[in-house]
Amino acid sequence: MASINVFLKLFIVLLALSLANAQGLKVGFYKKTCPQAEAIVLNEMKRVISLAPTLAAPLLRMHFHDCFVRGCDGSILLNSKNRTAEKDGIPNLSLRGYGVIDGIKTKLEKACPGIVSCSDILALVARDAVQLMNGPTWSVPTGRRDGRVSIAFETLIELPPPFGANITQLKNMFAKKGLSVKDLVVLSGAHTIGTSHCSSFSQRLYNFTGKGDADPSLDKHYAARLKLKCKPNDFTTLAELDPGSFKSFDGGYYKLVAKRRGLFSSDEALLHDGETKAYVARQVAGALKEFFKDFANSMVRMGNIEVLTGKQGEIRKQCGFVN
Ligand code: HEM
Ligand SMILES: *[C@@H]1O[C@H](CO)[C@@H](O)[C@H](O)[C@H]1NC(C)=O
Ligand SMILES: *[C@@H]1O[C@H](CO)[C@@H](O)[C@H](O)[C@H]1NC(C)=O
Ligand SMILES: *[C@@H]1O[C@H](CO)[C@@H](O)[C@H](O)[C@H]1NC(C)=O
Ligand SMILES: CC(=O)N[C@H]1CO[C@H](CO)[C@@H](O)[C@@H]1O
Repeated sequence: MASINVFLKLFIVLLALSLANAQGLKVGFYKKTCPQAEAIVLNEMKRVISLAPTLAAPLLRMHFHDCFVRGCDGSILLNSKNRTAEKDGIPNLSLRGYGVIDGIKTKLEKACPGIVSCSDILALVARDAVQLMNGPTWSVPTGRRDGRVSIAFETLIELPPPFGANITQLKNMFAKKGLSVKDLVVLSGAHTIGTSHCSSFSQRLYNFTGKGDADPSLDKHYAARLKLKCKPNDFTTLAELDPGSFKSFDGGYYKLVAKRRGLFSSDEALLHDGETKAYVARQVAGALKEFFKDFANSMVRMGNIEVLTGKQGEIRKQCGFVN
């Protein structure tokens, strides 16, 4: 009797463990079902980034935008159909690289039809984009499934704005996604690569409080330089986030922020909290190893936001359309 009881308990424990596993993501999820999946993504990313290195940044940003709206479920990739989708929401005005995702999906569908989700592709692409810009790399837990809903106005509610949110509000927006203050300062470090449209920060140059004034917290010399590049109401010109090294994933972002040269108010806000300010200071002192390790950890945490797993959602056949 006693031994049956032990077996029963063991069985229940094992069952519980396997259920817990089915509900979470795991590294190497496609090992049996599509062993070449991660290599296919990396090879395609190597090809694309060697031809167009400036695509690395928007592809990293795409995973962030996906995860903050309805969780990392690939909803950012859906085309507007019955209603305006996230893709056509205002914060995505500036996203690029959808074609890269479609190209990778086509290759994966050829190799293993119906197996690899679009949301996992975004997570793997973000990792590879960072690595190919000489940043850190990490193991990406996979097993996400794709959502069926995408709504433009949700981007305005869920995504932190570059202007008009103070550090408390930014912290709250991250907390709502299960992310910490540390995740906020670490993930903001992604602004070491890429560019921004002038329109995303020009209020700081020309109309900070609505009276035609400049943001006093922006370094004066830097503001003068930005004004040469960005005239009022310019919606097309791009400015580098980390000038001179916008194609290299390094700790340059924190040096800029410390010098009051962060491009967005959300970057500047990191100087208004003890923990985030201390982190910026450590990076200025050269703690690059710490940043790389932290960035990898925070990306995994971001990649866990409200994921669909198991039997939830679907594996989309085409990333722009629900099946
Ligand atoms: C703290 C909240 C954040 C705000 C307010 C913010 C805001 C912005 C804005 C306004 C742009 C410029 C878009 C444009 O005008 O073209 C931008 C660019 C970028 N963001 Fe963020 N961001 C935040 C966090 C993040 C996170 C968490 C990541 C990734 C982990 C990220 C990665 C990027 C990258 C790589 C670019 C450059 C994109 C390109 O070159 O096209 N950002 N961000
Ligand atoms: C379109 O509408 C249908 C029916 O209301 C819904 O099931 C589907 O999720 C919607 N698609 C998108 C992309 O929102
Ligand atoms: C941040 O903004 C909110 C809403 O405008 C305000 O209530 C709060 O006092 C501000 N916090 C800080 C630290 O400025
Ligand atoms: C500055 O902002 C105010 C208030 O938002 C607006 O009425 C005004 O038109 C803006 N001026 C310029 C030059 O954009
Ligand atoms: C509103 C808007 O310009 N949306 C754009 C979002 O991104 C896609 C893909 O680049 C564009 O086709 C949309 O026009």
